[in-house]
Amino acid sequence: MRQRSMNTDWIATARTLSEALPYLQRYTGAIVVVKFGGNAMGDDAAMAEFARDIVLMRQVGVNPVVVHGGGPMINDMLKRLDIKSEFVRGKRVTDKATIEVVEMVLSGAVNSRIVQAIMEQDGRAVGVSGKDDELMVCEQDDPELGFVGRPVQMNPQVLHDMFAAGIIPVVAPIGTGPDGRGTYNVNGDTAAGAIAGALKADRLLLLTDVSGVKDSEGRVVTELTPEDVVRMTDDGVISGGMIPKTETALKAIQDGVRGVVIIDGRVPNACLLELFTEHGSGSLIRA
Ligand code: X2W
Repeated sequence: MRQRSMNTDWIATARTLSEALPYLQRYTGAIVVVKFGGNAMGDDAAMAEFARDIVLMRQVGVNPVVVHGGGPMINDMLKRLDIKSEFVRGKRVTDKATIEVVEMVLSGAVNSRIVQAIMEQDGRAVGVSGKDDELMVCEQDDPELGFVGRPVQMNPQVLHDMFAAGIIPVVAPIGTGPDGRGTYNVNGDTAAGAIAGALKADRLLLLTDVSGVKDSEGRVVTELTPEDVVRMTDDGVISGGMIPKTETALKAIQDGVRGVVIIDGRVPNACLLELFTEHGSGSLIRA
């Protein structure tokens, strides 16, 4: 004979699932681009948990796209190879030797690690870079930065084809030039914004290692408009490393993304908390 006692944790779990219904309905068929930065990646357990959330999204009818970074991993490899590296206005100065390492680390190591983590959760993932099918065509951003690209033409058909096939795209932020020539290093946030814009995504989730946009008293602002962002930047309340994120958000919204959320990727199940609960998390920017 088996007996069952009612445990309040199980009841709470069932209630959470039940309360998720309106959110699940809202996001069915939605395109959600998730920027997974190198600083948010953490250890294997954190990677597995992230992958599980992405597979769950796909399972409930969302079309997730993972766009990753890998700045810290590029730094490690450049160090091992004794190649010096510096950043100008948040972008890595990228010479010929550096672009080779950037592509090797992003497409070769980081991208395949994420693809594998998704496969381990029984999802279907395929890794691409912005070079594949000319997904992200770039121009040189600034001669001072070398092979750093600014996306000028996006061809997202390959991503739509992957959605239709039930495949989760995992995109490395490497671009190509016109006619598929050349290789460009693209900042991960910039790439995620450009891809979200090209897809007119419902949500762009920027996973970071801060809890969101903070006001002058240091409290996280849960919802703000593009006008609020401009005002807070002029007032110096939004500053430093947050500026590239908010700039990406404003551009993505201009391009037709419905909402951009800056969230702390270190919080367990950050993506699920944002999409499928009434609490949300981080800062939602939308018009
Ligand atoms: C970045 C690409 C990787 C990236 C770099 O070389 O580090 C530029 O700076 P995170 O982890 O998202 O910072 N590219 C042009 O953006 O990684």
